[in-house]
Amino acid sequence: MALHNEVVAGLAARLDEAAVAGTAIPQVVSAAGVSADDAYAVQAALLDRRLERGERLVGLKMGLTSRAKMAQMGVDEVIWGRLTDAMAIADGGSVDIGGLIHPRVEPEVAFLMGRDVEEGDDFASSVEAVAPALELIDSRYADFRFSLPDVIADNTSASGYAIGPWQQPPAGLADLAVRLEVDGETVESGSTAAILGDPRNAFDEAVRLAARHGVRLRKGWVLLAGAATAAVPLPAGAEVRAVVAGLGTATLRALPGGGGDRG
Ligand code: 0L1
Ligand code: MG
Repeated sequence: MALHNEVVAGLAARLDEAAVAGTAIPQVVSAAGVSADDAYAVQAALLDRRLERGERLVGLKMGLTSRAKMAQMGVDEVIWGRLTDAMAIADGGSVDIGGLIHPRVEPEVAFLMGRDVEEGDDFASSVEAVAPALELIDSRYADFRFSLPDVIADNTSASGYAIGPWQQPPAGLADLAVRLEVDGETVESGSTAAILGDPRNAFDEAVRLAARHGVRLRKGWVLLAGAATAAVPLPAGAEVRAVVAGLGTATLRALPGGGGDRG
């Protein structure tokens, strides 16, 4: 049964207000009996609120792309969310985390679309560049705890992202070593293989899953393919770097409040 518009708008308002105020809320979406599929309607309404404030939709992100995260949530499918220009953090720049609830950061791989992508289009003909990236996530739910519909509605915990230098897609992306450094110390290490076996599979999943909701990757959009390691808490004052073998680095600094290079 389709969700009533007022329910969708009310849940989107709760999530948006939590993000703007930096205050955690309970799992209101699952409490309202919303399915994972219907939760995408709440996510779309949440995006509309950002667009009404002047933000632009500039891409998509994939979440729960590692088998470990899927198993943790008891699901066998990845999820996706939306990226706006206001979430972007300049590579090497800073982000104000003073207004966030419990920020975490994870190393990713980003793709740049070279054309409008239709269902059935493949990675090679659609993706014009690849880059190392950092994703800043911040669940709006208390204790970073949620069910699948909750996290989908909450735009898959999206909060920010920094993208390193773009380059032509290399021949292979399936098993590149990845390190996450905080203040020069490696805190997580892994491989791009953790992203659905090969990050290029995240492109196929993004095309397939977003199309179910009428969303298509557009020329110039970014796609964050997913995390190559576990996310770690982001302490104020820290400098964080994702190091992806063969691709380079993406860096951001977390400020305790005031300033920052977003958008
Ligand atoms: O980008 C991600 O994989 C996050 C997906 C949502 C789950 C979480 O917040 O850990
Ligand atoms: Mg992520």
